Amino acid sequence: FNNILVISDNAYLCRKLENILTEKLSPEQRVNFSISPFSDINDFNESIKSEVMILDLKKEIDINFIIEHYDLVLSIHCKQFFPNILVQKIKCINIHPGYNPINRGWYPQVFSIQNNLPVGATIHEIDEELDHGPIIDRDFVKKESYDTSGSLYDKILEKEIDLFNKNIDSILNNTYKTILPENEGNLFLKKDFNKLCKIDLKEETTAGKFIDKLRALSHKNFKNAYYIDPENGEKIFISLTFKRQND
Ligand code: 0FX
Repeated sequence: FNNILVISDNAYLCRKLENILTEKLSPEQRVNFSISPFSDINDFNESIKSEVMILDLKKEIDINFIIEHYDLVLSIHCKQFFPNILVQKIKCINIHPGYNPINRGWYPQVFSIQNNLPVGATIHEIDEELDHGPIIDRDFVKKESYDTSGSLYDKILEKEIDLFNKNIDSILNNTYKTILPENEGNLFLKKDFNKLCKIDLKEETTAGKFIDKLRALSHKNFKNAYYIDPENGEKIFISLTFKRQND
């Protein structure tokens, strides 16, 4: 592949992967970076050295622009759905913060904690369905009983960078091999996350399950899990922190 387009909505990962990618390019290869219209371009301008374009995958003109100018698209946490025409015409490869097909879809580490599923990272070809195409490489990360969404997410990002490092040569040279996902696995969506966030004060459960739910929803400063204050109907947000014996 000679004309490579990165499309992303995650400035941190883009910065990390830009360094790896630009070092690996041969003189004939060039890479351009783009983000979605809803992403903050200032974040990207501060994070990466390359110039950043805004591309809207809902617009035919932008899709045609990609098809005309590139032969490989790398999706690095791009929040736009890749239209069928794009994935049929050009090789599109995604890096996903979950282990396919176990954790397809939104916020994999959240559903991995909530549903007691293994988690990891995957590099795969994009097909017509979400986080579904042939797998180039994948690996698990270790999940501890005291991991929160935030701590587990950080481990997954590191695993994504490792996998990218390990596979980028074969991707750029188009010499990689793929395996097909074993089955359809699990697919969680944003609406499943929103539903999970509401805590029903009358629900009965075990202490273990309740801790799992709260840690699945504890992620840095995000306001995720909440209950409705019975007195005044206000949303009250909850998150957990863990300390180990020797911390
Ligand atoms: O870029 P990203 O890390 O990843 C998301 C999806 O999880 C992933 O499956 C998809 N391939 C990619 C394109 O988009 O998303 P983020 O930076 O918005 O969120 C990072 C983490 O932060 C998320 O895993 C959970 C946490 N978070 C985020 C938001 C916005 C929360 O806990 N609450 C929130 O409201």
